[in-house]
Amino acid sequence: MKRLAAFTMALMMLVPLAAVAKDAARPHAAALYQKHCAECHGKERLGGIGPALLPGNLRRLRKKKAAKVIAQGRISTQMPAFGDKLSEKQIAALVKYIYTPLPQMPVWGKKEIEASRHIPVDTDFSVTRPQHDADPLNLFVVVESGDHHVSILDGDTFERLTRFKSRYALHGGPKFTPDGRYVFFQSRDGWITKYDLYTLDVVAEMRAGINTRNIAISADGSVIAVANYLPHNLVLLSADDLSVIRIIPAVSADGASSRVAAVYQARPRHSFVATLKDAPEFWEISTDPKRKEALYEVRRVKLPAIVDDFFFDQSYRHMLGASRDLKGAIVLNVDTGEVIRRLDLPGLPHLGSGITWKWQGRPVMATPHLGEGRISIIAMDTWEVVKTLKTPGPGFFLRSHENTPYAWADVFFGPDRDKMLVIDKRTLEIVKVLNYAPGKTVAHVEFDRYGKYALISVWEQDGAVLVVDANTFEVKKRIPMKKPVGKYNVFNKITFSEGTSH
Ligand code: DHE
Repeated sequence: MKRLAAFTMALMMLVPLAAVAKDAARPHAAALYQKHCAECHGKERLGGIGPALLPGNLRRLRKKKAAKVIAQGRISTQMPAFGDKLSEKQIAALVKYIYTPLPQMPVWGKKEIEASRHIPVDTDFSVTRPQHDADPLNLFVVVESGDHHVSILDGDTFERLTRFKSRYALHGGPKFTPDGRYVFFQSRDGWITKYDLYTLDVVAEMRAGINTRNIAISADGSVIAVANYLPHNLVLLSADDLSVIRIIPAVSADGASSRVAAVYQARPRHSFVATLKDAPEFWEISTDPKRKEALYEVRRVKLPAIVDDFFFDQSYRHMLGASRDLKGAIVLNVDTGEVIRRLDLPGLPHLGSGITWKWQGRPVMATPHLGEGRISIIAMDTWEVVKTLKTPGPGFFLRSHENTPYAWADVFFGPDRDKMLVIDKRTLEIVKVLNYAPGKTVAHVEFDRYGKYALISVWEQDGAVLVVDANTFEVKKRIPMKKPVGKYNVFNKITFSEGTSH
């Protein structure tokens, strides 16, 4: 049944005859698009200086909001207002048009990827030390989605070292080279940006896909893997100059074309791991230079259901996979390919936000749930749920640090989204409910390298990052930011701190 659904979906993307017919019935919308939008968003709607205007890329933008953006423009971007040029009807036709699938899967292969490569500044290999005074391992990278910028903060003084324009709609955790010098960002439109934290320069950019899910970096920092929704593939790039190493079509063992749900690095295994979004399959791709014969080959494991999101124990021998279809999660022994356990969990666990710590001598992981005001704490030795915490609403992110007894969780959805919950990792109880910005969304915490300060986003257009003392919970500093989304500390990322996402 599932296979049939995946096949049907793939077919729909390849031959949406209905879409072609509808297009023919609305020639004016296509003409309006070419006249007013194509210059910035691309003739084929694949994006240009503006984002791609395709249903998959626009999934998070409501049609009503899209109409408003066309009429009024977008502040802090180059998107102008068309309200005085286009009638309401014409705007509505344009909205309908951009939410219509393309008549066929767009081509975005090696040629297109390489042609998009842009080297704004040559990497200066003579530079071997940071060209600033901050501790390079205690920097914070802050993604500001309000006006598509990135700020680099000194993690000791909390001064901003620089702020630069990013690609449109960065998403997911940026990935760092093991020495912490370079960071790679990924936009939902498939742009990969390599940034030098020593010289504070963008050193390379290219577009690896049209709708990209996330990226991972290999254990030795030499390869970037890009998981794409569109086209259906996984792209491997050289982390050095972003040139293409290999494009792996995302086709399941039984021939179904699929989106890639996500890719992560499994450091101790010297591999990338991925799951497919439209087929019940887990992939492991070796990046071990010692295993030359198997380098970049895909090892496939058939799963009982599609896995949307996943998490590993510290040894990377077990994968906990969340599945919408099973209404819970499975535990896969990655070595044998056997499913050793099924867990009933409320809502869909948001495993990408999972964190781990030791509780009563046992390794546990905690995860929020999409659509459910619950946090599950799961013992990873027996894969049992040892505690379910009720929260005032569903949360998105969890964070902690080795040097603090607390884990911090947001309440991203609902009327209590201004609250921040503090969980005692020893008792597994919520011991504090903080409210730093009443009425505003407060979310996503990241610690400095010492676990002394927690940085919290006030997730608003004219928002801020709050620097909070992790012991006294007092706000030490408020740094104004444009809708700060994620914050990432170099040290915590490159040491794979158990309190942060990997
Ligand atoms: Fe995310 C990480 C999936 C919507 C902000 N999000 C991730 C990751 C995945 C994921 C798989 C891990 C990638 C990684 O770090 O390598 N996100 C999804 C979804 O499926 C979902 C629910 C729907 C979608 O549209 O894709 C979704 N995510 C959002 C948002 O709406 C958020 C809140 C705002 C935004 O900017 O899009 C959002 N996601 C984030 C952030 C991270 C993230 C900030 C990195 C968290 C971290 O600390 O590492």
